[in-house]
Amino acid sequence: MAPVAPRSGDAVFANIERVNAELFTLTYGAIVRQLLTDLEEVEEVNKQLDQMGYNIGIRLIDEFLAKSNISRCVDFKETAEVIAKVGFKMFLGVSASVTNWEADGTCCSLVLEDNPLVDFVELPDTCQGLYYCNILSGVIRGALEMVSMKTEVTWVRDMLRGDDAYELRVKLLKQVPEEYPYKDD
Ligand code: MYR
Repeated sequence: MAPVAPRSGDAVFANIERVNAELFTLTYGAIVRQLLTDLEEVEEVNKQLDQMGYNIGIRLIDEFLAKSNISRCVDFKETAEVIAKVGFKMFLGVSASVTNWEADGTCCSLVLEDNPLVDFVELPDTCQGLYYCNILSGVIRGALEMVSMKTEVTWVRDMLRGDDAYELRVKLLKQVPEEYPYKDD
């Protein structure tokens, strides 16, 4: 029998990470497939994925702030960079580029350099109109709402729909001033 070379700790951890990432990707795929079966209409699935993401986002922000040690951003431009470079990296393992700013600094695009959610995914023709990764738009919307920013997050490019990239448009609708919880008197 050929001797088995011992693997270094790093190699073992890299392998565990890869398996975790694959399990996550496959689990997400199974959720989307189940929603398609249950809800039948792709529009309904899009809404449900966005809502699931929102519910995750409003909880995930605490973990994000605790782990990243990031303090308040000075403006929406900084917030967008933080989402793209720190948030995406932390929860998805990839980062995004921030581009296509509107002149007033309230709307930009996040372009994903890689998208682990779609590994192994091929959409059948019956799924036209599906925003397969719609959970991500909900996560961002939910997380930002918890730090007082009402946003609208929409897909403008999606490679599963034949585009050349994954691009999310994030529009700041309203910045709600945080309320001081005590009365000054
Ligand atoms: C602040 O000004 O309070 C800081 C705001 C930072 C918001 C960061 C939101 C992170 C969202 C992570 C999205 C991950 C998607 C996979």
